[in-house]
Amino acid sequence: MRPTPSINGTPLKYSRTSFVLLSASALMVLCFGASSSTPRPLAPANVAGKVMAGAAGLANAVVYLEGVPGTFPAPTQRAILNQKDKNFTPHVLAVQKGTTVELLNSDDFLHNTFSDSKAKTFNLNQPVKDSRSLLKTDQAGVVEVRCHIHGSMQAWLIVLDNPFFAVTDAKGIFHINGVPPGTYKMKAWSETHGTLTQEVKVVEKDGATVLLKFAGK
Ligand SMILES: [Cu+2]
Repeated sequence: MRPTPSINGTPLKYSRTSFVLLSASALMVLCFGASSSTPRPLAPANVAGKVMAGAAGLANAVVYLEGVPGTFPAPTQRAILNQKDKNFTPHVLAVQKGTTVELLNSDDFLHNTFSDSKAKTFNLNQPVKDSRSLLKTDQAGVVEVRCHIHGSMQAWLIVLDNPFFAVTDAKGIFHINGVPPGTYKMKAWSETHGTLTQEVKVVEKDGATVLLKFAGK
């Protein structure tokens, strides 16, 4: 025999009307409950950190996040890779894929700038001062840039899939701002130390503080 529903021994009686009312209010709770629990978009936060090689800060490392959801249009502003006094400036240039890089000759003699890298191959003659050539970055990857005339000239162009990257300063410090909260793979690339991968959890408001440490010096 099934027990009769009761509260403190008093049997519960259901009328058809109360059942309908109960059902209607349950439905309202469901509907309104569902709409108020729809997650609001989390506010972007900032990631700060340091790249170290052994005990020292590592300059010119490119730090970037992988797998950030969303679509990120390429910036319309050009990035500049300058040649001055037989040096490329900056030595390490990181850009989002789709960015146009302007190769500029600020010396009053010939540079013949080239790359045989998988992510970008080019060969540009820049005969006189203020020669400018435009390079469209269409593939993510590491592009080593050299000069046929001056063997010591070398630069690194790092092309990345999203705008969440930074190049470390002289002390190894970096800042990546406006990151959607989430857990991502963070990578650090260095011409001397290779690539390091670390998981980073970016939380709303507090962002994240990261230490990326290569072995050695
Ligand atoms: Cu040159």
